[in-house]
Amino acid sequence: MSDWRVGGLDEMGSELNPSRIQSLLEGSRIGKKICLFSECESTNDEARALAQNGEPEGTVIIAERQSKGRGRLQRRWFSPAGGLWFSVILRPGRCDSLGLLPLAVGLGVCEGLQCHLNGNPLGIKWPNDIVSVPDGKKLCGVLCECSELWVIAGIGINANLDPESLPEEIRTVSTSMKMLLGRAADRNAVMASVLTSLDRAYRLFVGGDRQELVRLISSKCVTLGKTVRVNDGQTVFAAEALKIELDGALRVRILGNGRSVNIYAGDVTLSHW
Ligand code: BT5
Repeated sequence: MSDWRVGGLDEMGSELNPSRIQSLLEGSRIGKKICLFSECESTNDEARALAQNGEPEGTVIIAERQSKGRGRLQRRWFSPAGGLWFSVILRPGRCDSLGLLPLAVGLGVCEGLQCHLNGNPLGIKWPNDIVSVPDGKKLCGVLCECSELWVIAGIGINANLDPESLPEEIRTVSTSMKMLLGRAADRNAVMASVLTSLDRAYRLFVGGDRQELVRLISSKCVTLGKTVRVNDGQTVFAAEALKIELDGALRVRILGNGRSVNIYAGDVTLSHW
């Protein structure tokens, strides 16, 4: 290690180091095994291949860069150097409310990030974003993909990204830890906190205290109480976001006819902050 780095952080917020992350885990079963790639197409694909070969729950795949990072509906996820792009193999077993899992993951990530942000508040935007409050800029996205035997929870955190490392159209609606802090974050410490609180949220999910889990998610959810534009894949309508159901659905009241419906998938954008 060169001298200038001793005791401080390099531009990437310290090089990712699985042993250092593991030394900082507080009893978390998630992260006991961490596979680090300097680059891959998508950590979700690497994780899926491992899961299909019987890799146990809790293994984490992380990459410095992804060349084909993806969001929901095959949208692109930009993953330049400096971020935290990783996937966790989970095996929740037969489960009736898988729709709640991405929100549980979001809660864990949100809580893990919070202590590294110097008091800058974060919120969960249903169903899968973590945003800075009050401006609503996206800091992190979650993509859960599942089969009968496993769930891959893909998490993209804009850790030490500078604004110019993202395309212009995304720059205005996104942020990074570095932009919020005005300095680089220690990515190994951030990873350890995120994995530890993710483990806690996941235990709540599999342990069955869904009421408590939904209460915690709702307390951080910036969508609730707002007027939203819902695109459920078939129609687009304006509604008021009422609550999160125990299965993760967003209950909304449609403006115009006053009918309440549950939204399970699709895009929900806030009309204003
Ligand atoms: C998401 O999708 O937000 C889920 C993103 C999950 C990424 C992780 S990284 C590790 C793992 N491996 C993968 O390949 N994926 C997961 P969605 O809600 O569909 O949002 C996608 C939209 O976010 C794009 O259409 C862009 O508008 C915007 N976007 C793309 N890259 C971004 C970034 N780095 N920061 C903020 N916004 C971004």
